[in-house]
Amino acid sequence: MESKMFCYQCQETANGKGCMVKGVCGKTAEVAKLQDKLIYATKKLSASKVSNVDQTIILNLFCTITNANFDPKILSDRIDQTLKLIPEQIEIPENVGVLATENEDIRSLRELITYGLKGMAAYLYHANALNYHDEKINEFMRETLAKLLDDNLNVEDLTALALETGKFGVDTMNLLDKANTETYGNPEITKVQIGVGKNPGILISGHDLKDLEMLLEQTENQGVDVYTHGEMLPAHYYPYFKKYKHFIGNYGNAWYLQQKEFEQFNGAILLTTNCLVPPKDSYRSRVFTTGAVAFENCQHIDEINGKKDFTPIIECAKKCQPPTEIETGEIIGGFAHEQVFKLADKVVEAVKSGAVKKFVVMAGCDGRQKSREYYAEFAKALPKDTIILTAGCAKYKYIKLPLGDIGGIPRVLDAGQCNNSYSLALIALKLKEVFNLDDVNKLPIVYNIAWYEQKAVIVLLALLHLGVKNIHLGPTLPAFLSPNVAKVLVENFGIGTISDVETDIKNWI
Ligand code: FSO
Ligand code: SF4
Repeated sequence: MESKMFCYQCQETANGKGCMVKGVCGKTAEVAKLQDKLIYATKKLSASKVSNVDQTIILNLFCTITNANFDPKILSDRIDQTLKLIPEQIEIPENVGVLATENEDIRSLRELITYGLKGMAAYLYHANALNYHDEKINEFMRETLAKLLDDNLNVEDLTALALETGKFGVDTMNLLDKANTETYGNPEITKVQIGVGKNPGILISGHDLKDLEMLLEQTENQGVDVYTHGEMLPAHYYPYFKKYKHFIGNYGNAWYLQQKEFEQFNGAILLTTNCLVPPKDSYRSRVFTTGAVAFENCQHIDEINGKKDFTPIIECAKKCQPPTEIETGEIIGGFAHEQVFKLADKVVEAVKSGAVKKFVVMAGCDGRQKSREYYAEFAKALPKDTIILTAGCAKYKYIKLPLGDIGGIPRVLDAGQCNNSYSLALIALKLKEVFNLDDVNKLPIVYNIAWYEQKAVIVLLALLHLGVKNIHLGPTLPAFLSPNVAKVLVENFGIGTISDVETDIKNWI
């Protein structure tokens, strides 16, 4: 059968090989083809060397990330707008997707870099929203996208480019960290309620803190409460948002449970970024999108003159029942770099005394595959003298488990969103300094990272750039790594995957 589409950019790709009829994520073949064309047009725009196109490039890349934009009309419009910016007349060929590159190693490297750039674009978009820009990153992005059309680049050239992408990944996460912490303060230890209040609610999901700020401002004294979902949970850790009394807690878990949890929430829902699962008819009228996210028949809130008017969401929420309580208690988090540095003496003492034997970085993504239960079981099976350092939605597999503490230090330290994996790298570098080591790989740290979509790709490339070796990536290695490219990663960086909990604990801890 001739395939209607081809996409293998995420971990849940069909049969671990590629989605060819419809995306496991719900993306239709029509949307997949439009995204291919949008990426092609964006590369052509980058190659055309026109100036002042960075915002277009960044948003185009972000729109094609897994679980972000499912709307054919918006994607077609973006293709048209992009082509209009290119001085010469461009006809987009029919088949410009992944398989247009025939050599499997060149294809693998081109896609690895493209996905890294998509993740980078997502983080840049958030930094830009807070008025933090970096022309060097923009320039790298434009030049690299143009190089992805250049058939003269060989495997060595593209391997070097992939690693350089990691360097700019570090710079981008640094920029976003600066944007977030200078605007909203440094995350601090915080208890986040997971029960519900009596008012109707608005649930905000995704990663965009500027959207949250505008929503909290506009919902003050309106008789509605605001809750976070999924990757927005760490917003509670920032001092700035604590002044809002109606910002009351976190509802639910990671993205893939949203069809059940959005139903139970009863109120209005705002998706600021991925991960959106195609909404069910039963709650679709309560779902609103903004930024790069969109879905046909869900109301999209546009930014006009730097402002977003969330009135339709507030009006929708006021007509809704309060959320159904699905759990009670609290989550403790806020262990980003500054907070952990404040605890440095305690942590160093715990390592020196032998109370803490190992740190296990379990950052990354959660997902719907049953095999991801591994991560909950792994966390439970870890010896009591280990500490989990986490960031990203992967945390939902174990953050509510009673894993206890070591001398007052919780055994799960949540730094924040997936982009806050940068914090975990800073913590590792700080420990290297404190323990006077010449190599970050000599620290008692094990990396057991779960990936799902393309932001995890830029986080991975960033960690490789920082010299981190022996990362275990699961639950499966990316389908887009050809055997030869995978071999390079294994031989040079010791990248491996996972097996079963018992074996992995025995071998790594
Ligand atoms: Fe998760 Fe989705 Fe943050 Fe991703 S909500 S999976 S890597 O978008 O970005 O961790
Ligand atoms: Fe398939 Fe993932 Fe692509 Fe969706 S994003 S079409 S699930 S590979």
